[in-house]
Parts: sequence; structure tokens; C-alpha cells
Amino acid sequence: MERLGCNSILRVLGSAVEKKPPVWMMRQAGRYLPEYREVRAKAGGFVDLCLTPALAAEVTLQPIRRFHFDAAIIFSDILIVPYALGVKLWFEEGEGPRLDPVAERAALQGMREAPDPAITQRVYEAISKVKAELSRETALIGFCGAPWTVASYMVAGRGTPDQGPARQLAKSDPNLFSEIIRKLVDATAAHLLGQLEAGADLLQLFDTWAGVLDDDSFERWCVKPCAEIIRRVRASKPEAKFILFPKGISVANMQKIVSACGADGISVDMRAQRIAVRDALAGNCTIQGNLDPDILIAGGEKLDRAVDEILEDFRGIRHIFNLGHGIKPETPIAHVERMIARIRG
Ligand code: 1CP
Repeated sequence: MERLGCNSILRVLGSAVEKKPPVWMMRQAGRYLPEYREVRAKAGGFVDLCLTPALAAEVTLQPIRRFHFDAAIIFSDILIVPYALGVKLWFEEGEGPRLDPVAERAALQGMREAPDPAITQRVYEAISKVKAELSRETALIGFCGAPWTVASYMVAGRGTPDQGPARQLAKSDPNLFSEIIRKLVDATAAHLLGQLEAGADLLQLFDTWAGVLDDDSFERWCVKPCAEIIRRVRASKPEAKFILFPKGISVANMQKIVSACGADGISVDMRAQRIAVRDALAGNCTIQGNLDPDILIAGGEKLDRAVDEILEDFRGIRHIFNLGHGIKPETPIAHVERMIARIRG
């Protein structure tokens, strides 16, 4: 309770409407920042960067020092959970994540029952370090991938255009797929609790691939697992605040998942219809997101207009300004500064 109200993000996730919405950006620590590229170059691999607490804390703080965002998000990755469960993980330079695929029972049985504390402790240590450096006005966000999205990378062993391999496994062997999801529900609830205990103020669940599922599959693989995770975290921490990011789903499915989970906020992508989202959801939760990362690259008056439209459509409701998806590496820093100045007036 003590922390509620001490920063604008927690206030809007409670019941307050702020005159100017708080702002942060998905992937705010990353390759568009020269100071990030410098640390990344000396860290060795991307996984080493995530799991070296001093470096992970440093890159988490870089965008806060530069832009004074209202929230920091701990520098880690959604694939650290399968890694902590014993799945081999590496990043191909210029391509993306690679994992040893978990698409058969033998691979699932080869995984650990619970995340390796030697790995998760490094994330918690990074969170404690960041927390010690942040002022009380800046919220610290912990996160995990939602089970469906994490499972989709585990099954394919990589990102794909539509996560087809996981969708196929869920249809052809739903028993095996539900065991993968169950393992991820357990590990994710534990890892989120660990992040809260280390000092995170609130949690975000990233379900980047929710939008490729039909309605029944969305209910089974997204809504139920996320609701179960949140129920478990709140069994230990009843005040825990959650933002969901189920990318690419209908407004009706947004309503469904927010109410099933008791979520405090929903993050919406650039294709979401703002007025429909506002009318359906603003009474129940805080709304975050929607600025197109490509408009942030375009900059200039196009950017000003897009920022103004979002501010206008979400005026008078609980709103956190954010992008519809992560910032891209080619984004000019001056455009980020221009966006923030416009929001803060
Ligand atoms: O430096 C680099 O080259 C690595 C780029 C990078 C970064 C900066 C990756 C690889 N992950 C991250 C950090 C990260 N990932 C954060 C840190 C906090 C932040 O600043 O936001 C977070 C929250 C994530 C979450 C994440 N990782 C998601 C969900 C959100 C989203 O963007 O859709 C997903 C799908 C991943 C997997 C992943 N990790 C990295 C990449 C390039 C990808 C996507 C790969 C793909 O789909 O092909």
C-alpha cells in the first residue's frame, strides 16, 4: 500500500486520471541509443547482457537518465524463463533468438521443474540495483512473456511470421501443448513474484502473438493461463498491479481478458481503434499504447499530429502514453525527445 500513489504510473493504474499522461516506451533500452550499443558491444552476447546485473541495471537506467520517462522496465527478455528452465538459448546476430525446440514430449521432460535460481537471481539482483538508483517518481516495471507467446518461440525454436508451428502443435497434440503451457504458468508466476520481491512496482505480461489465435484458442491458451498466473501472484501479493499486452486482438477479446484477469491496464497496438477501445474498456482499466513506431521514425508534424490525436482520444481517462510495439533501432533520438516534449507540453 505504501507505494501506491508515489508515482504517476501507479496512480493511473489505481483510480487517478492525470492531467498529462505518464509516458514510457516498449524496448526503451535498446539499439537506437549509442550508450546501449556501447555496453552491448562489451557484454559479449545478448544473454550475457541480460544476466550480468551491473550491465542490465546500467542499460535499464540509460533511457531514464536521457529522457526522464515515468517508468523504467528491467532489461531482460521473455525467453529468460525457458532458459532458466534449461532450454538452450542464443541470439543470432542481426536475426533474433534461437532455442533448442521443445516440440516433443522428450524435450519437455528434459526441462527443469522450476526455474534455475542461479539464473533468475541475476534478474532480481539487477532489479535491486535499479531500484536503488531510481527516484520515487519513476516506477520500475518487471515483466514476463505470457505462456502462449513464450511457448510459440519454444516450439519453433525461433520467431516465425505467424508462429505456425505452435498453432499446429496446439491443434495436433493439445495434451502435450497444455503441459508446456502449464510448466510456463508455474515458472512465470514464480518469476513475477521474484521480481516484485526484488523491488518491481508493477508487472507487464507480453503476449505479442495473441492475435494469431482463433477465439476458442485465445480463451484456452491466452486468457486462462494469464488469469491463473495473476491469481497466483495475487495470492501472495494481493496489491500486485498488472498491465497486459495481448497484441493484435479484437476489442471483444480485450474485454474478455481484462475482466478474466482483473488486469489493471491493457496495452494496445497501433492498429487498435482508439474510440472503440476507450468506450469498451476505459471504465474497467487503464489504457496504454498505440503510437505507431514507424510514425516515431517519420517524426516532424506527422508525429505531432499522431501524438495529439492519441492525447485527445484518451483525454479524461486513465492513460499511459506508449508505443503500439517496441521502438525500432533506426529511430532518431530527436524524435523521441520531440514526442516527450509534446506529451508533457
Ligand atoms: O541488442 C539486441 O540486439 C537485442 C534486441 C533485444 C532487446 C533490446 C531483444 C532480442 N530483446 C530485448 C529486450 C527486451 N525484450 C525487453 C527489455 C525491456 C524494454 O526495454 O522493453 C523486453 C520487454 C522484451 C520482450 C520481448 N522479447 C518480446 C515481447 C515484446 C515484443 O517486442 O513483442 C519478444 C517477442 C521478445 C523476443 C525477442 N527478443 C529479442 C528479439 C529481437 C525478439 C523478437 C524476435 C522475433 O519475434 O523474431
